[in-house]
Amino acid sequence: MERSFTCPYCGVGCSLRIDEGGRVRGDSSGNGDLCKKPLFLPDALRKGRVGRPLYRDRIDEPFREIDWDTAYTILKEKLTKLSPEEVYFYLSGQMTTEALYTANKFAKGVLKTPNVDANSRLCISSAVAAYRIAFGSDGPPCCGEDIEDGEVFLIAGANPAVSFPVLFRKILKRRRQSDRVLIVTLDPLETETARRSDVYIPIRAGTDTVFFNAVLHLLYRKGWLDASFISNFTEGFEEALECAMRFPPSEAVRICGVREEDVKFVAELFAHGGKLISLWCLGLNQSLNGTMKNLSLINLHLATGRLGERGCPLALTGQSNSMGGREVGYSPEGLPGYRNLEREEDRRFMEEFWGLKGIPSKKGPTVIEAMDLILDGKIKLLWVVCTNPAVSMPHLSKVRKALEGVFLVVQDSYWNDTVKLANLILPAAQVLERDGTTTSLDRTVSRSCGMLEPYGEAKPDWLIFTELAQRLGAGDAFPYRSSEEVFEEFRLTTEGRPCDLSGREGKSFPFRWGGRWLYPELRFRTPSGRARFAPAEFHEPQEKEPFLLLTGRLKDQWHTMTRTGKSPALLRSALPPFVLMNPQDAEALGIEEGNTVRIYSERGSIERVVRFGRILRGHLFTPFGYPDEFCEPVNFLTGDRCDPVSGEPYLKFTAVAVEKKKKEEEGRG
Ligand SMILES: Nc1nc2c(c(=O)[nH]1)N[C@H]1C(S)=C(S)[C@@H](COP(=O)(O)OP(=O)(O)OC[C@H]3O[C@@H](n4cnc5c(=O)[nH]c(N)nc54)[C@H](O)[C@@H]3O)O[C@H]1N2
Ligand SMILES: Nc1nc2c(c(=O)[nH]1)N[C@H]1C(S)=C(S)[C@@H](COP(=O)(O)OP(=O)(O)OC[C@H]3O[C@@H](n4cnc5c(=O)[nH]c(N)nc54)[C@H](O)[C@@H]3O)O[C@H]1N2
Ligand code: SF4
Ligand SMILES: [Mo]
Repeated sequence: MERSFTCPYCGVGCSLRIDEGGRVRGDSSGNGDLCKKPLFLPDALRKGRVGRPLYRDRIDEPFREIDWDTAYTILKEKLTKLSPEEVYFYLSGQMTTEALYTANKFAKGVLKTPNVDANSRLCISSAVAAYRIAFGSDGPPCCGEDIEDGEVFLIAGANPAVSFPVLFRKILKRRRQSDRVLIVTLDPLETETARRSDVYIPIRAGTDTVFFNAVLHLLYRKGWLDASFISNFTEGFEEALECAMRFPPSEAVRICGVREEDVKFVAELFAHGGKLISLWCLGLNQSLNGTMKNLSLINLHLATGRLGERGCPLALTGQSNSMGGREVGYSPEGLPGYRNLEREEDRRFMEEFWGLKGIPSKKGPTVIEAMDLILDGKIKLLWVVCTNPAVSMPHLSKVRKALEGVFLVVQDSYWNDTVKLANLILPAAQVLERDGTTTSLDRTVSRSCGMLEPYGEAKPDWLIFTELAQRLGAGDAFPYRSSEEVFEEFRLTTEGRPCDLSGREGKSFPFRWGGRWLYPELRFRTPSGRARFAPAEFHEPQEKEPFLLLTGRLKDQWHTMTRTGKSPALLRSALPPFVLMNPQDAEALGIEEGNTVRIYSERGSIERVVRFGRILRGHLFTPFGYPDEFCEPVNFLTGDRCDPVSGEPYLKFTAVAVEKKKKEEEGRG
């Protein structure tokens, strides 16, 4: 019998199946569509896998094979000796909800440490912070249906043609249906999305807050605000406007490098256009100014009443289950059901519900802060699950030093660059080998079936945490025999919460929590029930000249390439590792297409082959996911300063210098 599973890659969450010939297909129970990446999943299922638990006391020793019992004994010995502050869990938005729920319960309930974070810190945390400020809660206010009747799609700092292909196809399909539909893209790089848009506005990296403030400024000056929406459903408008008044369109011209007409055009869309959906992702989130970029855009929706029938701000969630992770509370302050451990009633509820006393009452450090605490000797054991920080975290020379210095437990399916630095490796079963639930970027919860035996001795992540908790004497709180039992328990924690999954039967997948719109009555989850405007302050990005190196994605590759990198067909467009450059900038430096260049930041240098591209002058672009196998990862250049509100690092752009590699060096290299 064919069984369906949810694509393990992006947050669109396409429903897939494997046909008799072993090929991956779109599943007609969903919309039947899919992109290229999952087609090659079968190729990668058994290549480069970690098949057994492996251990070494010190990382200059070879690994030795151990059995699971020994692995659990080692962990038990370590964990009972360490204090809660000395242990840290780094989780991932690609784990199943069941895996995340057990990991978080194990950390906060059994070990009583708040030291939990996830790769979503690098990804969506600025959008989460902005949703919380503006609407009083996390959660995208609208959903996929709003794309089906949207009329204006404002895409800022996202490249969905590459990153969310099936969602972008839905937008293109919508455009074919109606000539009122308009796609507008703001990006320093003329991406595939930009090329397929009706209007492309090139904007200098880091400056979106100024652009959106200028739009608000103009809306006010022209009298194009929705005064009744503002007075009935929002608060804080005056302060936001006061801030926007410092950014007339001429400031956007000066700072963002756009034209005044561009500001006016976007203002007109908000004032007079059809249903307006704004979509954004990392171009806004991964910035020292990321939360403000988000809020300055949400301000425009509030100022023109564009919620519900008339539009929606929709932050795109990148990973397959970063939404599920947020529901489960996989952050330093999170508890299940969008609860916060610093809130007494939330903490008490979970202690009672779990039957585990002593949940910490103070949030832990973020994963970025944790790296410093490791280097200071304050965190002694780091447990990494389903993410590859040795490639994907910023400031890699520092991160790798931390990974080498800590007792490192890595729970992964593949031999990636983080696994190579581990003391203890726990082989994880992956998609198709385990059951599990995920939540897509529009709050749709679906369930994947395991249909293959796990590779080697790999186990599902939820089972690893369950078995260890049982050995640590917490068996009563971890009685699970299946992932369904875990999900059933999690569901109950969400009753009456914003992300309420409790009313549904576990069998009725897929289903969406929160209904079509989270706030249909325009009552928000803020104390006053009103949506909040925020003064979106702009602090100039501190790194600038001579080039800004942007980082981002490739259509055929997924992050650090542990699966998509196993397919020659998917690798072709990625190799050799390249940097995109504006031909005029190249000419000024005597660089030709195909030359190898060395790119320097204050933290290190990397080598790439130059490709010419349509990118704003002064900007470069390179994909971020190349592992050591192909070249030095770009994150040796990026810095780890963070947005002050969200704690998200500014991975999107770094000040660099570029130098053509000399001939004799090329010969040697
Ligand atoms: N094929 C593929 N798809 C993926 C992924 C993948 O690895 N591969 N990863 C998934 C994940 S986890 C995520 S989070 C999403 C990310 O999805 P996206 O955010 O769409 O992807 P990126 O390419 O990282 O960045 C998007 C764009 O931001 C632009 N940008 C950079 N700085 C700025 C700025 O200051 N302002 C503006 N306006 N634009 C800027 C870049 O030029 C780039 O084109 O993709 C998901 N989908
Ligand atoms: N410069 C720069 N850096 C970035 C970004 C950027 O745009 N620019 N983007 C950031 C963003 S948005 C993200 S989301 C991160 C992504 O970065 P990572 O999280 O490091 O990316 P992946 O390569 O997806 O890592 C997932 C790992 O999980 C393993 N895995 C797969 N399935 C399972 C499973 O079921 N269980 C377990 N235990 N393991 C499994 C895979 O083998 C892989 O090693 O990178 C961030 N880093
Ligand atoms: S669009 Fe996203 S979820 Fe759908 S098949 Fe492609 S990677 Fe998978
Ligand atoms: Mo992400």
